[in-house]
Order: sequence, then structure tokens, then C-alpha cells
Amino acid sequence: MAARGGDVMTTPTPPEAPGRLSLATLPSVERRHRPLVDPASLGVGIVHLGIGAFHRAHQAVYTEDAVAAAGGDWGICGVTQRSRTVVDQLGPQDGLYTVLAHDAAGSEARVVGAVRELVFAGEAPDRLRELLAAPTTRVVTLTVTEKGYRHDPATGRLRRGDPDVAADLDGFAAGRAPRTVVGQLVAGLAARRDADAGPLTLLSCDNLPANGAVLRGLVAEFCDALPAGDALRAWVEESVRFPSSMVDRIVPATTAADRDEAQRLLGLRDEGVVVTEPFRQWVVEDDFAAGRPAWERAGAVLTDDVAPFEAMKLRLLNGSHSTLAYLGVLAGHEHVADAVADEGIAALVARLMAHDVEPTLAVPAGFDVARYQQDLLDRFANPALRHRTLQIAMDGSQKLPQRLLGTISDALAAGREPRVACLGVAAWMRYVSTARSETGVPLPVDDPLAAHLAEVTAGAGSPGAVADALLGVPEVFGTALPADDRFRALVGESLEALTRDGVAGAVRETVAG
Ligand code: CS2
Repeated sequence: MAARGGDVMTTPTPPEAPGRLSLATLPSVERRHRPLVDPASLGVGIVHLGIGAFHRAHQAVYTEDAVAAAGGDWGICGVTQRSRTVVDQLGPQDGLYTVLAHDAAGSEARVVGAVRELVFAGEAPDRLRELLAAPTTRVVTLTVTEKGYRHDPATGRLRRGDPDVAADLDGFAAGRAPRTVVGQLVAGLAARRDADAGPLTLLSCDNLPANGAVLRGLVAEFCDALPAGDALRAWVEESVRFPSSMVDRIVPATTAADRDEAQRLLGLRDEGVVVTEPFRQWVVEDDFAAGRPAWERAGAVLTDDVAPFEAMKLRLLNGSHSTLAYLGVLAGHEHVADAVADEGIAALVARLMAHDVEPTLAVPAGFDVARYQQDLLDRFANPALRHRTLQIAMDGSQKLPQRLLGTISDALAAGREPRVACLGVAAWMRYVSTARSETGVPLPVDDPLAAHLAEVTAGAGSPGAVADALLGVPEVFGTALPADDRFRALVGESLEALTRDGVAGAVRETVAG
């Protein structure tokens, strides 16, 4: 109440601010939304590098379900790499957060309690090393995105010219805090060997083919580059396993509206909400050095050979996603669902999958690949997901090889013309070279190679010159594909069509062709 100028002013009492989600407030949440295990009872058995929204909606949920079904001390310590945002969101909440699964029928809210500790590697490198060397840690999972591996996708080798990689190698012997994921892992493995803490499994969950083998190669290469790294490399070969895995769940960036919805459902404020779709899939190579959660009890598939699942998912789902994203941003479709609501684009994506990709796949036995493609179109059309095309468009230089270029090489080798996949590549070229939509709206290009891509295309006037300039970037295209005249012609024609006739025209011509 305030008195001013002799008047007595009454201010309405503000509604009481809702409490924040935490172990203390959890009992006020309706039982059906609460974690399936008692979070306080879980010790840390897994260290996860890169605790973004994807991990929280995927591996953390599988892990909680597995512990609920079969027990085990498999709590997760989530490590953030580049900023402390997630630590600030989840720390005050004792690691608890809500997974909101959206579809046209409504939303389901579930509080997950599997995350038991949070570490910002930039501020607490010693804690990270200590956790990697702790005998209680038996599995390390990773979602650090394609660019987090700091490798050249064409060769699988570490980018030794990357200043952070070079700094990690130089500073290793002196114990300087590593900046890269591979540097962090090798520092942790060295400490683990010194502590005689036993074997460990490093499980990559990023959208890269043979992600386990890639990680194994990078760790070995890093060891080799260290003075007297041979002994460490030999220990790693003996004690550490690197299974591959295929992960799938669409997880768009969380919005303020999502946080408000979680608050309505929980009666508490949650700064760590993640949103996703009901669907989830995880196929894991069953090769673990020191045990694992019973993820198969949570619906994961544990198998000897993940490769056919990886290729299928990367080429059908992610290849379609990237194609939709580049055509979508150019045409002004903000969300994936808006892009597939365009009949021409939906037909194009169906053709990409059935005509360009499917014949390149070794489909896992008994798998209904036609049904899988139809389900993907339905998932993309989920109107409640609001997955931004710009979010998928980022880091294209790191994504194109495994999403579209592998399809293109295989199709050309079999004497077919992968026209839609080439249109996807051309749409990427138009996006990175113009950084504008068709109607002239400026578009951010968020990509580790953005400056280089802008530089090489700067003087290129015609679509043909833009295509030539970009095909000369081996970090994206390697050297074999750009030497194939059929590929050059298909991409060149698609870029011409996009420039001349816009997205709608190019899509029509490609579907008709
Ligand atoms: C998307 C993926 O952002 C992207 O590039 O294509 O994150 C995609 O949503 C997931 O791989 C789905 O499992």
C-alpha cells in the first residue's frame, strides 16, 4: 500500500507466485506426473556429455524406465559444454525437469528424476575428470552434436588444425583443462587408468554413422598424438568399449508457452522443461565393458549390428528433415509441419524416401520400411510440435554428408538419378550463399563453416558459379563426389531451378521429372 499526494492507494495483492520444481516440492505434483523412481535414492553411474534437450527427452527417460523396471545405480551426471544455462535451470530443481510429449490429441507431462548431478565443464574440469575416473561411473554417453567431435567427416580424422584441438594436445601433459570433448575424454581416461578404476564404456548418441567407431578412432588418434601416448592407447584398447547407437526422438527447442503449459499441469515452475513427440526409438550395439542399465526393458533394441538402423534413420528421417529445412527456410515455412502441409513438398519428401533413399538401404530383416516412411511423414506433420526449420538448418556443413551425400553417391553408383536429394543439396547452397528467404527476409546461417562458405561464394554471380564454389569445399563434399559430372549436373540444374522458379517451381519440376 502506498500513500501519494494525500490519497490512499490500494494495490491488489498479486497472485502468489508458484513454487519451483524440486525434490522438496515434488510431493505437491499429481502422482501420475511424478518420476518412476525415487530420485534421491539414485547414485551416479552414467556421465553424460552434452545435456541438452535431446538427452533429457531421450536417454534419460530410457534410463529412468530401465531403473524402474530392473533397478541399478544408474543416475546421470549431466555435463554441459559451452554454457552453464542447463546447470542454472536444473541445479535449483535438484536435477528434476518435465518432459512434455505433444501430439494432436494433447500433451502428456512427466517429471524425470534420473539426472542427479550437473557439471559445467568450463568451470569444473576437475570434477569432470574425477567423475570419469570414478569406479562408480561405468558408462559415459554423449550427445555433443556432429561438430562436437571436431573431425573431418570425409576421413574420420581429428581436425588437427582446429585451435581447440591443438590447444588440448599442447596443454595435455601440463594438465591444462581440455576444451574439446575428445580432450576431456582422454584426460578422464588417463586419470581412470592411473586410479585403476576399471573398464568403461563410451556410448555416442549423436546422428553420425558408425558413431562408436568414429569416437574410438578419435580417442586413439588423440592418444597417438601425445608424447608417450602409446601406453594410454593400449590401455584404452583393452579397457574401453565404444558401441554405436541410433537415437531417434524429435525434440524442438522449448518455448515460453511450453514452460507455461508445464506450470499449468504441475502447479510448479519448471525452467528445464523439454518438449517432444510421443515416439521414441533407440538401437544400441550391445558391447559394454562394465554393465549397463536394462534399457531393453524400456523399449530399446540391443543388437550386434546397428549399421542398418543408422543408415535408415540418418538417410530417411534426417535426410528428409534437412531437405525440408532448406526448402522450408527459403520458402518462408517456419515449422516442419508448415512445410509438409504444402502438398508439393510432402510429395517431394515421399519421393526422396522411396525413390532416392530406400534402394540404397540394407533394411533390417523383418522391418517394414514403407510403413516407416509413412510414419515419418505423419511425425513431421505433428501440428503440436512446432519444430522450427531454422533449428534443423543449422550446422548443415556437418550434416549433409551422412544425411544426403551418402544417398547420392550410392544412387549414382547404382546408375540412378537421385534428383530430390540433389535438390536438397542445392537448397542448402542457396540458403548459405544468399542468407535470405525467397521474399528477401534475412536468414541467420549458424554453421562452424559459415564464414568460409560466405567467402567462397561471395564473388559467384550465377547459380553455376555458386555450385562450383561450394563443391570445391572438401570439408563438406570430399573429393570423389565433386569429380562426378552427373552429380555436378544434377546439383547445378536444381540450383538453377530454385533461382529461376523458386521453391514451388523447383519442387514441381523435380517431382514431375
Ligand atoms: C534434426 C534432428 O535438428 C536436426 O538436425 O534433424 O535433431 C532430429 O530431430 C532428430 O535426429 C530426430 O531423432
